[in-house]
Amino acid sequence: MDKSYFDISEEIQLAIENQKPIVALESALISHGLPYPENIYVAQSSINTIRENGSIPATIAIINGRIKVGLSNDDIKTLSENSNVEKISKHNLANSLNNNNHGTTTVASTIYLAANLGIKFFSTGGIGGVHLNVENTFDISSDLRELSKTPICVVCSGAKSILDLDKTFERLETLGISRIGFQTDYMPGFWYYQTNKKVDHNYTTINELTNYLKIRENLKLDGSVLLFNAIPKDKAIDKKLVQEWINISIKKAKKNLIEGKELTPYLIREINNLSKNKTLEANKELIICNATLAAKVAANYKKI
Ligand code: PSU
Ligand code: MN
Repeated sequence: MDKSYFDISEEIQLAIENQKPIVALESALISHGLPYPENIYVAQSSINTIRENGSIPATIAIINGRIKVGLSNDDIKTLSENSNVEKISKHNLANSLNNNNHGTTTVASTIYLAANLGIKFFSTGGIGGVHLNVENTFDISSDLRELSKTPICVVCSGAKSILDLDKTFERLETLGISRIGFQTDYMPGFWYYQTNKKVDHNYTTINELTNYLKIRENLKLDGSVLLFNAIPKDKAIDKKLVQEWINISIKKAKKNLIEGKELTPYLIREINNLSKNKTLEANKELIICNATLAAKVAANYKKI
């Protein structure tokens, strides 16, 4: 990849050269997933916990048309306060560089960029997937396509609850994406503790998990590993309650003709209002827990 489009922090550049453990983080969460000022809190807490657990954080975003790897506090502030920052996936990545824009990267574009730099771990809240009502809209996140092509370990709490999680789970298998639980037998439901979809394997220790990741790397398997980390039980929201809020919000989105890349952020905002910030609290918790686990696994992977 042409490095002339990148501004990589010195710390991360050195870490790449010296094969130190690095965890990449997306930035679409900051501008489109969480409201201000919680977005700043989550972005910085994720960075802090990655450091505290032995790895180097690499948050990725587009700043003035440059791909920035390793955001400063000022960058995070800019992206979190500015309401017209564009959500950048694969299809609009080159355009945002050409237009000198600020942009925040989704799972799809972040793992694409991170893996090309040699980064092996990534952490987020929930991946995108197959939307409800897909038979009419064909709305399937390009996260899935990218996960099928990118060798990286993605720590997440499943796919976002607003999606069709059954169809998303099936599609993951079709695409050769491994669905691995960390101390869970079932794919988590993001804001709720678990779905009824059984994972390919449940690893209960980081050492066993690391061995597995090494085998995958040696086999040169091309897709990602989704490492599912459920929200702590005492912070999880009741599944039925979540589904009620989703139904109400989807009806409202249809009425207001919200679609395409606006749909995910719109639903998250609406459900947050309906839940009186309960989903926001859950979201904050799980993102930070996932960053912590990713840092531990990345650090262990480099040791063995
Ligand atoms: N997880 C969240 N909130 C988000 C996202 C993930 O808790 O906003 C973002 C991620 O960046 C993910 C994107 O890649 O939503 C998927 O959007 P779409 O469905 O438009 O592909
Ligand atoms: Mn979409």
